[in-house]
Amino acid sequence: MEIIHTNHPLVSHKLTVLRDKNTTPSQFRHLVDELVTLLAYEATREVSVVPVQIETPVAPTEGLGLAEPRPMVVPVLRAGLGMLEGMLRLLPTAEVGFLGMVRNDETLEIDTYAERLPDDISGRQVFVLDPMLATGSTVVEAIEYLLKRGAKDVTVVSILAAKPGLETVERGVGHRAQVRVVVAGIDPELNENNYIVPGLGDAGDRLYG
Ligand code: HSX
Ligand code: HSX
Repeated sequence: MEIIHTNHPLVSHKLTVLRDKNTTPSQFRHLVDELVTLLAYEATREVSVVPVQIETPVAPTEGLGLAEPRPMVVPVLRAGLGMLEGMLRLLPTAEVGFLGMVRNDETLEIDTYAERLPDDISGRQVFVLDPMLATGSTVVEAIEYLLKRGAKDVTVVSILAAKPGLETVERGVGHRAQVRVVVAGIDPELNENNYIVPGLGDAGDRLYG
């Protein structure tokens, strides 16, 4: 498993504004959209391509096309929905599937209350979108589920992760080479309610609350 922590100054700046409690829901949605597009550049570094022949107005040449089967983008409801448009801006031909997951705050068990994926995802490169990686349980569950269904590899695109959550992901699925996590920021800890500290609050509420 590979963890990519983007340290681009523009990403850090946008994350700082996102964290600010005075940022309005409309500004928050806009910033999430911009951030995911910047993260998508990093997240798609290993996307499968094939050589293609094309003709420019001047001469024939060889270039690269996206390989089949098409990549798949999977937002985790509900907060992951706020990242969908930004990701599709870079991967407009991707197929979209949905996972609805909620963490039971006492047991930390994940309940998958919705699942809308194509029947056959074998051999697909999957990009999971969830802005927050707190305890890491949601992401571990999503990765294991998608790999069990036959995904070729899984890249999680997250805006903010907690260090202990990343360690949980590492323990859970770290042995798998086909897993990647791309984040804009890593915070040191979780509080007693499993909120990332200093964090940015509840991403779902700040997007849609
Ligand atoms: C809450 O956020 C619960 O722990 C759930 O796991 C999660 C629900 O996410 P969303 O539907 O707001 O994205 O803290
Ligand atoms: C948040 O809770 C996110 O959007 C995720 O869906 C979830 C992350 O929690 P965890 O499973 O990493 O603790 O609202």
